[in-house]
Amino acid sequence: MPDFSDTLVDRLAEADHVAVLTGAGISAESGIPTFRDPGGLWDEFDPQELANVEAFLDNPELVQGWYRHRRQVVVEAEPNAGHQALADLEAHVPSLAVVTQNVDNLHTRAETGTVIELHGNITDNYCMDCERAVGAEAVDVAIQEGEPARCPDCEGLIRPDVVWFGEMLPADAMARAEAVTERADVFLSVGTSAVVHPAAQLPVAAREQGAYVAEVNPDTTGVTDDVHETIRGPAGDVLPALVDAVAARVDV
Ligand code: BJW
Repeated sequence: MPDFSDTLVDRLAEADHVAVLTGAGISAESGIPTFRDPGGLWDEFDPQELANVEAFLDNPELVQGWYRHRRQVVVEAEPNAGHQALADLEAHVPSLAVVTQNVDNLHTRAETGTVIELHGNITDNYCMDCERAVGAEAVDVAIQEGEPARCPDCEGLIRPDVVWFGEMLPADAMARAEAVTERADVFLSVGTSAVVHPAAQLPVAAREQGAYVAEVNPDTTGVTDDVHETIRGPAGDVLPALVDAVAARVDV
């Protein structure tokens, strides 16, 4: 049985607003590698070589190919018990928002109502020059032909609709994330190493603004010292047990 406190269950059962920040760890049990864990995406590649615009311009085929591979993994993955538990939690609290750093669409596919994507969505692509949206098939065809994928209108390079280091997060998503953080009575940080900013600042801001803050992670993170409690374990075990406990408390 995961080791969470009665205080957390009580606070969730009494909360008007719950906000949850998620990272790659929540999708690990769906078979999508995290970034920084052993065996993760960046064991093989230096993030500075792939997840920034200079790397893309230096070698667009390499970066487009890497994202195409990851898109295929994501499309074949299914939401797991952790994603499902957060979607289920919506039935037991008046308002719930999931703020995700993940680009894998799995919260939406688990039918969570409010999902705020901070780092974009890997299934979308757009032209760097004219910014028109371009379907993934165009990228697939070009890469199979050994060419960088280019815009059918203006020949600009096609890039994934994700946020790379040094780029601003989508302003509307960041504003919504800050608003739900400020409102939150309870804030959960799930499956993130909490080292990438500005997302990593949200659990800290939530606590400063009065929320009860808990993290769910098998390991220590950048915000472990800032939260009220840490529940050590995989999200797919911890979240269903936590949501069951909240449901039992709410239904009493
Ligand atoms: C489990 C589990 C299981 C395993 N259950 N858990 C302030 C201070 C210092 C630096 C900065 C700052 N503000 C801005 C910066 C610069 C930079 C930054 O943060 N750098 C730091 C790394 C030093 N940030 C930016 O550049 C951001 N832009 C920005 O701020 O613009 C304004 C600005 C620009 C320049 C200067 C200053 C300001 C943009 C950040 C974009 C991040 N993009 C990426 C790639 C997205 C595209 C892609 O998918 O390829 O986003 S990087 C990568 O890290 C990805 C993730 O969303 C993000 C976070 O990773 P996450 O999700 O936490 O994964 P992991 O792998 O790190 O952790 C997994 C966790 O799961 C672990 O803890 C495991 O234990 C756990 N786990 N199994 C639960 N079953």
